[in-house]
Amino acid sequence: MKFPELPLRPLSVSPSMMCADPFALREVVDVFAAGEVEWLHIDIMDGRYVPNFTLGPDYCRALSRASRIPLDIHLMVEEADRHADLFAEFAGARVSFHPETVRQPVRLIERIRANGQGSAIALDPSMTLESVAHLLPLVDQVVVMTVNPGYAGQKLLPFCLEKIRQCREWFAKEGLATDIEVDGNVSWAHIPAMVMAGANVLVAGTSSLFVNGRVRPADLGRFRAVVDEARKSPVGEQSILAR
Ligand code: S6P
Ligand code: MG
Repeated sequence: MKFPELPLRPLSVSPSMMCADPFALREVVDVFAAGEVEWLHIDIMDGRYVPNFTLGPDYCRALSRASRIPLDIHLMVEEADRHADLFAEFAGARVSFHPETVRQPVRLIERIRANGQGSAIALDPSMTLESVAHLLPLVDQVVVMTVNPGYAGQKLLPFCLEKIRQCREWFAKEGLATDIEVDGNVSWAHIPAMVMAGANVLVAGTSSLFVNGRVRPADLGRFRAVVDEARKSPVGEQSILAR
């Protein structure tokens, strides 16, 4: 199957910090700074939109003091519009939210922009590209979730890979240079399929970089090598679905 041509967007690694051992945070952040990761992915959960609690503004503040790596803030909260300003102080951050949690998603996109930050729409596995397509020209990134939001260490929902491909096709057709982030079970085995489907921002968690909450510098190199290898494959000439 042939897909429309789309210039490759720069590849970004966004390690999921909820996977880090809190007692090893300094070491983990130093590995990421030395390895020049592009983002630090911060999962914010409220126990309502998802059945779990995780990190918050204080954690972001501590990380911002510890490194200059910009934050990739993933709001998994009800009424994201009530909480977005809690994160307004993080310059250069990108803030993603799930549009079904707010009544006026466009207003929230505008507010995040007014805070001087990048905005992103996050798609629960149940959400279709079509349901948010009209919002995508307004944002910097779409986050395609490939697990149910709420926990690290879950199994891939393979049907979500098709949504990555749909996003890539749609962005190519519309001439948009929007980033496509994939979040959930971005494992060594799944990276090639995700990259070939069109993802260019990869959230790295317990399935790849984090082992017992720590990260080995060599694995960061391996991560980029696996991505580079996948990117050499002619787009569309291989099966993208790792079923
Ligand atoms: C899940 C969250 C994710 C996870 C990430 C963990 O609700 O949004 O960012 O932290 O998926 O990665 P892994 O490799 O353990 O699935
Ligand atoms: Mg996330």
